[in-house]
Amino acid sequence: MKKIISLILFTGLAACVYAQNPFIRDQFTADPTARVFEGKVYVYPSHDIPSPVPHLKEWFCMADYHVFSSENLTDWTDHGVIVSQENVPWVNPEGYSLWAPDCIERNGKYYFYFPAPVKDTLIGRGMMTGVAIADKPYGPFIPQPEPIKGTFGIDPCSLIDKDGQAYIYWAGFGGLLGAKLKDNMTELDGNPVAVEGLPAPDQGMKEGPFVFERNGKYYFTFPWVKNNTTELLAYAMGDSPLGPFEMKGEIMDESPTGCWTNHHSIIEYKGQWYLFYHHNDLSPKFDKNRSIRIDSLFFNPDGTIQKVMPTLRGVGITDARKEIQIDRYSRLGSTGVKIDFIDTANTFAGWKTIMSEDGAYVQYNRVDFGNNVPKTVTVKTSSSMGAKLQIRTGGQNGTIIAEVNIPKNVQWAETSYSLSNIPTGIQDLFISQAGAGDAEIDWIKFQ
Ligand code: FUB
Repeated sequence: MKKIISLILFTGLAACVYAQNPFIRDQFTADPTARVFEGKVYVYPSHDIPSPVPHLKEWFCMADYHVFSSENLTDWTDHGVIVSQENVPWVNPEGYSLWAPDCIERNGKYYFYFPAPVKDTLIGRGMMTGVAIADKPYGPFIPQPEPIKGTFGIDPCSLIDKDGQAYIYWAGFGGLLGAKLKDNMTELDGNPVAVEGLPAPDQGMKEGPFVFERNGKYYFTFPWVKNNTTELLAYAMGDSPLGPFEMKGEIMDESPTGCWTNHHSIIEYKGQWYLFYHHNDLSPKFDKNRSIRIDSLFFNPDGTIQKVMPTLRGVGITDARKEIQIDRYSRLGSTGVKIDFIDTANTFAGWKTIMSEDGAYVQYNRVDFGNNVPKTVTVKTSSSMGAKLQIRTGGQNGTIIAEVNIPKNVQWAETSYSLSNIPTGIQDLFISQAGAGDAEIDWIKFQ
């Protein structure tokens, strides 16, 4: 019966094309744990929803998990629901608290660890870690009938060391904890230990551990309310999976706009390291409906981590022939240009770039024109006065590839213009306003 329910849940498969941050834009997502499986990146996030129950209206609310995958970090596939609160025997089916998960592969099986509130009648109140097991990274996942004994708390994260020993970490009573897992990956092997070397409890709340190994060093990374404001991302390093660790610094500053949580994971993929994290891009007024992001991460020669500055451009290369959302810019002219939602009542409709001054500009990096040269650029715009835009490659003083005379038209319209110079290969685009007027731009694309 359990298997049948899981198979029924395992239905959706939707292709999304989102090149930039946030990279999932048709639903709220948070707490992204990224893993490299079968040559692709799989991301296992929490799935925030506006609460259907009154007592969680102002709090986190999650009823299920999706998994997403990508080969190029630009085109993401939503594999649909993999676990939901109604299909786990020990979980309160009305708890709406499926918090930050993780997934790890061992001997061809995929172990999805997730924290959830136990049914009152079974074990009592509180969150514990459950496991669901699959033969593929995208499921179908079969939830185990009981949570892992001894794992009261939230935010599980797993690690398999080079010698094959598996570990699990979580945020529990007494701080951030770690324990060995038995070979079956579903039971603790011994008592959990409090991880040593981290800031003391009276130095601010910590949660969301993510542990990885690089060049023989173990990195214990975690969100931390260091300055009594919102969570920043910090890390410690050590010589063994359970520590002790030594604090090294910060990976990302607090949110500039007050999103209280951050939660992250770090992977290496095709020779580049990446930080996956979240912010509340699609819900700026309510920070419990979050959205997941990616930016590149770099190490110093001594193994310490360089701080990551959050970007809207994110990672990956954008195909010139697809809609280029220039509002996810690499650089923005300081005056006469701003970004806003297309529809504040439906933020999932995305953003627009608003230009209103001679010299206003936006730069959007890493656009692939390939070798099959385009002849036109199409822009989706609206304008109350009309405006002239210039599109360049090679920066502010680079080559003009198109001049676009936006007609006065307050309705959104798509207009195509011939290219005066034909770009090839990967280019950074520079789009600027020339002269007076105004223009709102949804996207541009080349054909
Ligand atoms: O998503 C719910 C909770 O918020 C997570 O478990 C924490 O890490 C924080 O991101």
